[in-house]
Amino acid sequence: KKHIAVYPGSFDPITNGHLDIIQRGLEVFDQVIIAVARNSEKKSLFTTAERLAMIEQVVAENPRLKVDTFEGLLVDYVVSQGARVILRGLRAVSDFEYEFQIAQMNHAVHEEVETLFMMTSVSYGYLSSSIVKEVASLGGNVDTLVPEPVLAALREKFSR
Ligand code: COD
Repeated sequence: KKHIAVYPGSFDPITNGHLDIIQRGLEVFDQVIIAVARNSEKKSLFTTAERLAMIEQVVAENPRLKVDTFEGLLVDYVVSQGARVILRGLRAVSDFEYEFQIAQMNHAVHEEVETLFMMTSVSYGYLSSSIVKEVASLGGNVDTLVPEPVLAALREKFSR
């Protein structure tokens, strides 16, 4: 049986922390689906199309990796993909409460869907898309935090 994990997020934009979870996810699951939320509650800097394009540029061609978008309830999307697992990353304790809440909610809606967490790698413990956007908007250097195509996109967004 094929074990498929959906790795959902806003990816606004994708960071090296996300890429680390994707790489590690591929070590554990037969297939990983990176699922970009179309209607996240968060106001995004990049459009869905831009976020998707950046991910497609940075993830290596791999038959076990799929990049997609989803709308509506995450669990419905997960089930539609024949997956049973939602893969999430955990950083500081501050992530826990939010993650706990959505994992419980998702499990309540679709009992067969489990959320599995991977602890962040030490080097990415404080890395988030929000931090990247803030630093980049203020002219700071985010070279070590995001891949090259994202750097270029950030430069473009904030050059005006
Ligand atoms: N190290 C490890 N993990 C990391 C790092 C890092 N440095 N940075 C981010 N991550 C992890 C995050 O913890 C998360 O697991 C994942 O990467 C994606 O992060 P984000 O910030 O891009 O995505 P979120 O958290 O904004 O995504 C939220 C969803 C879009 C998944 C959620 O809102 C959702 O499911 N929406 C659809 C509607 C729905 O079903 N709602 C009910 C459940 S709330």
